[in-house]
Amino acid sequence: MPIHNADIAATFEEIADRLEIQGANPFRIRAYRNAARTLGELPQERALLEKGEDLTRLPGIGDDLAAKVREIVETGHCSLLDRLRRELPPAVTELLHIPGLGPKRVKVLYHELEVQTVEQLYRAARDGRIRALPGFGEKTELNILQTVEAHASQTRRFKLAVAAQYADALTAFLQTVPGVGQATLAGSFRRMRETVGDLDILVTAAAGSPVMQRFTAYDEVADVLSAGPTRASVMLKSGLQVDLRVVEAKSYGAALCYFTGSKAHNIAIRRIAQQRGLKVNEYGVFRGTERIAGEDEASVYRSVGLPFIPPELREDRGEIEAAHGGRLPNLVELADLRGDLHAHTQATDGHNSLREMALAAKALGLQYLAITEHSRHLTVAHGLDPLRLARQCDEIDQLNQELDGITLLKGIEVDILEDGSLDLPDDVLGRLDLVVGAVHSQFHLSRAKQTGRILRAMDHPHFTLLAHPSGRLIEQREPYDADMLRIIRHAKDRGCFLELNAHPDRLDLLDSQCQMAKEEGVLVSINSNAHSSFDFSNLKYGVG
Ligand code: DGT
Ligand code: CA
Ligand code: CA
Repeated sequence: MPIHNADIAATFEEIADRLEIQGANPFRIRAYRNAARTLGELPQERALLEKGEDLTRLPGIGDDLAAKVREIVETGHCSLLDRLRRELPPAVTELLHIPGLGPKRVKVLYHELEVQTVEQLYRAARDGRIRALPGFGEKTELNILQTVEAHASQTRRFKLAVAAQYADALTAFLQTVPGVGQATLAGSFRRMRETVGDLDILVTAAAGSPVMQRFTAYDEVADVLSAGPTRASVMLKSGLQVDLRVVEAKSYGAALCYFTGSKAHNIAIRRIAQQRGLKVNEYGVFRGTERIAGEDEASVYRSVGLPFIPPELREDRGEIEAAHGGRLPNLVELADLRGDLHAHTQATDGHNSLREMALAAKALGLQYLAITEHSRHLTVAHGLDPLRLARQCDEIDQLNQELDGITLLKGIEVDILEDGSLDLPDDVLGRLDLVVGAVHSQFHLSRAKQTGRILRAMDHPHFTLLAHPSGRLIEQREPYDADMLRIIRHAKDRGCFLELNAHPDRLDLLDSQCQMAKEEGVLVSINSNAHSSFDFSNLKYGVG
């Protein structure tokens, strides 16, 4: 049975959650969380395990955790998790995904009200039984009620980086099936949306190819939702749905256009085709019964008088007009990136040394890397005070003399405090090559206060770059309320810049705001926010 890094990460996350509900030692809990993060973000799917490589060289993985990984890979089970699940019902961890419910509260709900599932939580809140619990209250009860109601109306979506682990393995598998020509991911995954609802895979196959049987029999399939000769849908054990289509080679381009979407983009293209007396569908472009295009995507666009439109733009947000007017933008490619202006080392909450980070960035073809540790206000991350920062600057100067082909820049990710002041004095910041400012607290300020706070921070003479400007965590935390257009315009006035944080949980500036920044003439820096040498591989999600 194939085990993905994301599966092992999920196992460790669940262990950490359950240990926390049980009130276990915080160091032990953190060890599992760190390991989950490390494994979940590994770029090479399973390669490390297959090569029998020493897992303990990974950050946060000691002998004990390495043995657990091996157990999971070899047996498909983790005996510690099995035991923890016997101690508390499996569904209890679902409650942790409700915003506002941490392990402490889940523990109380479970022990006082025997609440184990989201439905039971909803009923307890509706019946007014939660407000009386220690540490809760009427306001919390109302919040829970509203959150559960909002949750119920949303179906689960997968972060792009998580979906990628399943998608890459599955397409690689399909490519090994006899008779299969192309096996390509389409849908929102190909458009590089931040999250995907399901995976859409398109395959060309010779007659008689067993691709359908192999697909529905794939080890990770939990449930076959439908299966016919040319289309099938399955549910993977992870809860991710996959739709497969088998098409003829002569229809491949038309089908790829159709299943890449977006739906709105497709509808707009079909409308243009109709005006030209053409019919576009997943089999091709037709004038009457004559097929005039469809083998590749470019032929489909050509038939409606347009240049090829890259998948990332196909959202019907102006790309068709731009294509029509010859104004399609030249998209940034991963290979265009020269540097990265946001990274951490083990001096704070990162996992690797300065040298290891520099060499990893260089291996990816970057020419410069800014080291931007957290500042002292962020105590959970062991943020730097002026003395430790000065020491790091000396180390960077020294290292730069030795390093070849990459330059480390001296920076800081300084906390923007509630009043818009920065967490370190101006003279300390003045010694640095750049100052990255970030909001890490007080997410609930009013729009006016939050905006004012950020504008004031940008007024500092040494402020360079606003990190993860929206503050959102995908599927976990909404952006804070701030007037992004004003912030972008202020950045223009002050000569500073905004970040597009490439971490798969963040991906902000949001795409629409990047466009805003471009229109206002403000540069955006795609940064990894790397906490380990593996994290530079996330830059591709920022570019996407
Ligand atoms: P998702 O899965 O919610 O992240 O988003 P998509 O865009 O992958 O949507 P999905 O999986 O429902 O469908 C894949 C593509 O198939 C979609 O982007 C466009 C195409 N498609 C699906 N339904 C329709 C439809 O009713 N009309 C048209 N023109 N295209 C459709
Ligand atoms: Ca999809
Ligand atoms: Ca689909």
